[in-house]
Amino acid sequence: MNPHLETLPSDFLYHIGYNKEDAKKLFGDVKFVVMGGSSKRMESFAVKIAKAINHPQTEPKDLDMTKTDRFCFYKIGPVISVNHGMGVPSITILLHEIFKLLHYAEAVDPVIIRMGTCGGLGLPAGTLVISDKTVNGYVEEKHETIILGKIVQRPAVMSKPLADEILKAQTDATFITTLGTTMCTDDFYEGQGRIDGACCDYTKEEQIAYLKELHQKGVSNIEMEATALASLCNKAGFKCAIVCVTLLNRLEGDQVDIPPDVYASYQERPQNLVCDYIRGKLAGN
Ligand code: R2B
Ligand code: URA
Repeated sequence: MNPHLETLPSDFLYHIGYNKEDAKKLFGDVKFVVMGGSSKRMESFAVKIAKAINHPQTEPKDLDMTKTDRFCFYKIGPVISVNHGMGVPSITILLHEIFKLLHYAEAVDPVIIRMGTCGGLGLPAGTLVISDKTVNGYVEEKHETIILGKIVQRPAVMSKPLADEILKAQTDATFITTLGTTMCTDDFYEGQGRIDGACCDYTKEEQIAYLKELHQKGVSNIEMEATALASLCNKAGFKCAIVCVTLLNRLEGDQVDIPPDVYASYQERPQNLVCDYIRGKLAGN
């Protein structure tokens, strides 16, 4: 999509540490790029998917292709597992470099999947939400950013067929898995209407009224990357999906204070579903 790239004699993807020449040699077979906020989670996903697809190596050190201290990077056959950090700026940097890597590698129709955590609206903690829609802080299906000093709005549309396909891969009925509208914010505290940040200029009543309004408008969950991912994928022509587990019901509170073992089990849920989906696709289903 960027005509300037053709004029570059070489291209170093600074935050992931690969260059144009590495791309074709190492990444031409990539079919799935799976990303999530934390590097630890993406290491455990690398091991999980390696076992699921019977990859000859299942030890993290044998799958690890990390080149920088910004983003971890694992390759497991046709799957890349990479962390994106927290928030729109971090995932945006990663997406530019991953898209160029896939482009230079001439990877064929790779799919981008984000696995994450979120706050739910009217859903019990532990629910999986597969985004069939993403909205910004104005509850519009758009991503807004500033380019050359001007506000630019881009569509942030998810692939409904892909979301449906991932939903169909779910076999664990011990918790709710649902399609939903995901709201993306630029902050965890005031940006998500919390009253437990370091500062807050609204009342508890105003907070509750706002969260109820979002719920009424059809928002299922709130996180911090969705519209950036959707809009850049729309722009660059990649299909993407987002699978997030709710850590709490925001209509009931702000604090994420679940016990570590419960937190660990919730984190497994998106990973297991994405693993099952990818295994099925690679098996030709
Ligand atoms: C979900 O969780 C993180 C904030 O705690 C953020 O990356 C997100 O989208
Ligand atoms: N991540 C978020 O962005 N918000 C929450 O409430 C929980 C996790």
